[in-house]
Amino acid sequence: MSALKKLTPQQVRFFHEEGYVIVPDVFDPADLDALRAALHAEIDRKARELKAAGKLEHPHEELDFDRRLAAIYRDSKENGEALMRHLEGLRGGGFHASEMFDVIAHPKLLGAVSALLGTEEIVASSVYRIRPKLPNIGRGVVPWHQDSGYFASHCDASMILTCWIPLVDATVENGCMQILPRTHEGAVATHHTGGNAGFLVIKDENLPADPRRAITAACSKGGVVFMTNRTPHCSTPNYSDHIRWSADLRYQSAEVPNNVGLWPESHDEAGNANPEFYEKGNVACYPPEADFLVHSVKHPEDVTDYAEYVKRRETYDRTNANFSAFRRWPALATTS
Ligand SMILES: O=C(O)CCC(=O)C(=O)O
Repeated sequence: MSALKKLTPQQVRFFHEEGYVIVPDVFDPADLDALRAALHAEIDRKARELKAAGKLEHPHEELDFDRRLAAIYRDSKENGEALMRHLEGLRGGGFHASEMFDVIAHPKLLGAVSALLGTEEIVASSVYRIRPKLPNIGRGVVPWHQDSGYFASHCDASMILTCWIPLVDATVENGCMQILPRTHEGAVATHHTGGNAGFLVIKDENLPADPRRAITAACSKGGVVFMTNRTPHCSTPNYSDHIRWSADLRYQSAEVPNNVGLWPESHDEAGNANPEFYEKGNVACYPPEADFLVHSVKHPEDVTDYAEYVKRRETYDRTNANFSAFRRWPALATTS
């Protein structure tokens, strides 16, 4: 990886000072087409399944990747939601095709990740999401939060890098992110549960700066928005006529707590993990999901390949973990 294009010293400095950096040319736009095609194929497969089950009348085969899911959602919110949940990458079977792994482990991306983390020993997290933000539907609007709000508090001071990768040009019109710059050095702000669409939210009065200071993180396909885990960000509605597809991936140094090499053991018939696994063994920043070594100069033989990544994700998916043991936030409704 050392031979690959990294970032300029100016980009790295900007990231550490501002808490984010938008790099327009991490990928060639075409590098992301295999992932787009795989997602589209999955929509097609699921739509046919729903049709065969008598739940979906019109699979909208005539529409392209940037419009099809929106049309299915317009016909039936239930079908649209089912498809989105399936693709988002959440626990319980979320999208983990080889094209997803190829983006996670893409040398061009890892070059930039290595420069920002300052290490070649890189752990990728199963906490990643595919986000189809549909036109004029509130569900995709993500309220103000720091990604640390979703992680265990023992990782608050560690660096977990978010790489936000648009699969279409992300603009103000289609609902790109807003970021509060120079606010990533302090404590994690108080979050509340029960924000829009079930997301965590930081109330305006708890943000580390006036939200009017936010920058608009427009980013074309091929570019990446990099943020720290304590950088407050949100995203706005999609007023365009197409879906704002994006993927957000997370990486950390292998020195930051992680569960690489740990496997949840002896789950019971209900799928509950052995509590000791979470209480004692697994102190990862997000214990319910599998971390995996994605690049290493010291231990290249331990780098996870696609088969191992699938096995790790699926094994963690089969076990229930109670994340509230690691972080709890008050509910919005009861504390206003
Ligand atoms: O994609 C979005 O609209 C929001 C993404 C986000 O909040 C995140 O990646 O943490």
